[in-house]
Amino acid sequence: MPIVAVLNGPNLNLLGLRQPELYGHTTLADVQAMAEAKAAALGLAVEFRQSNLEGELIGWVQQCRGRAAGIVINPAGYTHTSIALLDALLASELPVIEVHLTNIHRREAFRQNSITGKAATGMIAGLGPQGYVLALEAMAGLIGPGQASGARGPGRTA
Ligand code: CA2
Repeated sequence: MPIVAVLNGPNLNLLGLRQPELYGHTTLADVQAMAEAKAAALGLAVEFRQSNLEGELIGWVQQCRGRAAGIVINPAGYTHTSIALLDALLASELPVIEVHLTNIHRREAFRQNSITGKAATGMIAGLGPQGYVLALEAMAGLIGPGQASGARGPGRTA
C-alpha cells in the first residue's frame, strides 16, 4: 500500500486539551484515528507523527523521499517561520498537502503567510480535523488510481 506521511508540528499534541475555543475538543489521537480510518478506506497506509522539534520534522520529511507516496503536513508554528522545513518539503519531490485546523487568513497578520505553503500542491485551512480527512482524499487523487487503490486494484482477488 502506498504510504502517506501525516506530519504534525509543534504544540499540536495539546489539541483538545487546551484552548478548545480556538482549536476544538478533538484530540490529536482522535485526528489520528480519523486519518487511519480514511486511509484504510482509500487503500493508503498512514504514518501519523507529531513533533515539537523542527529538526525532527525535517528528518521525517527527508525519510519520505523515495519511500512515501505523499506528505500531508500541518507544520503549525513552523508554517510561518521555517525556510528549512520548506526546503525539505521541496527536496522530497512528493505531492504535499498543507493542512491547518483554523483559517490562517482570518487570524493575526503573522499567521497569514505560509512559508511552507510554497512546497504544497494544495492547502486546506479552517475546516478543523476534517481537513486531514479531506487532505487524504485529495492525496489519493494526486497519487493516482494505479497506486492508491491497493484495496481494489488489479492483482487483488477480493
Ligand atoms: O490552524 C492550524 O492548524 C495552525 O497550524 C495551528 C498552529 C498555529 O501556530 C498556526 O498558525 C495555525 C498552532 C498549533 C498549536 O495547537 C494547539 C492546540 C491546542 C492548544 C494549544 C495549541
